[in-house]
Amino acid sequence: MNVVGNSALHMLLAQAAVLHLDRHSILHPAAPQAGHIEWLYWFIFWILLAVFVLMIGAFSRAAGKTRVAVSHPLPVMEKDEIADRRAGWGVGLATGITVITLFVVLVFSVITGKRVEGLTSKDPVTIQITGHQWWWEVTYPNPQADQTVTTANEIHVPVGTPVVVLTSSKDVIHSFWAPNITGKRDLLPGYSSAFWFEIEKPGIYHGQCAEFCGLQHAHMGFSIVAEPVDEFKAWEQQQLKIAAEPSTSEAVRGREVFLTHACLMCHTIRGTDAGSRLGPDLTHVASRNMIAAETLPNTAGALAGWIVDPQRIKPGTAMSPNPLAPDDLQAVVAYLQSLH
Ligand code: HEC
Ligand SMILES: [Cu+2]
Repeated sequence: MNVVGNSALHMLLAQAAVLHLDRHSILHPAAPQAGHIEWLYWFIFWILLAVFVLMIGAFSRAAGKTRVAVSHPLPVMEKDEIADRRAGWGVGLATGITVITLFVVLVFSVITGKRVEGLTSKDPVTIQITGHQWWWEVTYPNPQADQTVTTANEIHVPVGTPVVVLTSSKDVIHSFWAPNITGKRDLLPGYSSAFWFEIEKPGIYHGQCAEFCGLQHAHMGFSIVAEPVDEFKAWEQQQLKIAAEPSTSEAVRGREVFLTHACLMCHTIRGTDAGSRLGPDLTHVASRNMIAAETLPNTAGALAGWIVDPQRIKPGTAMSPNPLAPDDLQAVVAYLQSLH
């Protein structure tokens, strides 16, 4: 390999590591559900590899056998009853083996589906996930309204605990897919369904909408943060609090800007007058790693760019542009960054 090729390969590998591609892979299961799916993947893979090798072998043999010298015309074959019958049997046998193999694959697919479904959850954590064009609303329902956590796109779960996910959609069909965790689940408008998983390994896993749902379908990612139970509980306690009082004059001004502009028509910040749910709950927006469904990092620059012109980042998004004066913009960003 030449120097250029080598460094290109290194760059690709480095990029894969930086992007944490293993966080979005069915080959790195972090939950038994994904483990079953990985098993099925390899089961089918080895069958296909065997079929491939047999096919290439058969083709090579046939090609070697019937080579005819160019200078000679094709020999006229005499009808050979025995050879014909043998060929007939061969084709019949191959067809039979193919049908049986497909049937075995079908049976194991059904068994895998059943294993992934099997609901054996005691004391689960329940999470309601609602698909929106193009973000994920995440709530941890509780009979007591003030004990309900609401967040977006970043789903915290305790490891080693069954998690029941209730799904629905506000607009079109979306599909919830975190390949390290379990299979795809459709989110249907007007119809709620449930599935469960249990994550064994702490980590941050990436997920993606897997059902084409409009222009920004590709910008509809999410992450699952699987953490030890006490860290999860601490996160939950923090999320239950109402928004922190701004502690700097700039943040105080930022809150003022937020509450006197269109923001409050679409967003909730608990503890303030903003109580709309068209967009993500921003009460603890600073606690999230990414914004706009894993599209931008949660930094001051990205927040400012998003707030001024979200249509440039996600054309078609329900959030309208906000041409704020530079000082107002800076203040509102400072306020949002104080909402831990
Ligand atoms: C017309 C409704 C609407 C208005 C007005 C609006 N937003 Fe939004 N906002 C949304 C929607 C919808 C999203 C989710 C977009 C997405 O991720 O695709 C969003 C996302 C955001 C996010 C990212 C949240 C996250 O966790 O991903 C921030 C921050 C935000 N808005 C701040 C503001 C501020 C500040 C204002 C006022 C200057 C404002 N928004 C005005 C609808 C609105
Ligand atoms: Cu979607």
